Amino acid sequence: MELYFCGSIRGGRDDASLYAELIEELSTHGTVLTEHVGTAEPEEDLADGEIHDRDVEWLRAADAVVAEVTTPSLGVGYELGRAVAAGTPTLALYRPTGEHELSAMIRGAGDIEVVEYTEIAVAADAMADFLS
Ligand code: 6IA
Repeated sequence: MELYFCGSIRGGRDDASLYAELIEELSTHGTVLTEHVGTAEPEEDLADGEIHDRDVEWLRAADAVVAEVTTPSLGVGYELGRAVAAGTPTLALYRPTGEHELSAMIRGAGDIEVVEYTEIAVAADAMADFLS
């Protein structure tokens, strides 16, 4: 199974270490195409157009998409929209910290499964249920 993980990059890297933990958990279920989202500095020598086209290609190839949506990110919202349009099963993991309220366009999207969590074990169970 090929899995696409989304997490904020230019939207802010406060949750980068959490993304790494979620990606590690996700990789027990299949191949995570976007492991770089969890690395401390996802700097690459690619132009923005190359990043976009490569990521959209991976998104098209993915059997399922899992996004951590607590830190708002234009890129993650765009990826979720494309995944929904393509009919790819999509899970959004959200921590209700009070800092950022989740967009109605994500919480209100019937095609996106939204799970709130505070402990990583809850997110891990949600990913396992979603992928089973
Ligand atoms: O708008 P954002 O940058 O927060 O969008 C983050 C989302 O877009 C992630 O889920 C990634 O899949 C994708 N994305 C955005 N930028 C990159 C990137 N390099 N490499 C891979 N995927 C990306 C940007 C590096 C930059 C800091 C120079």
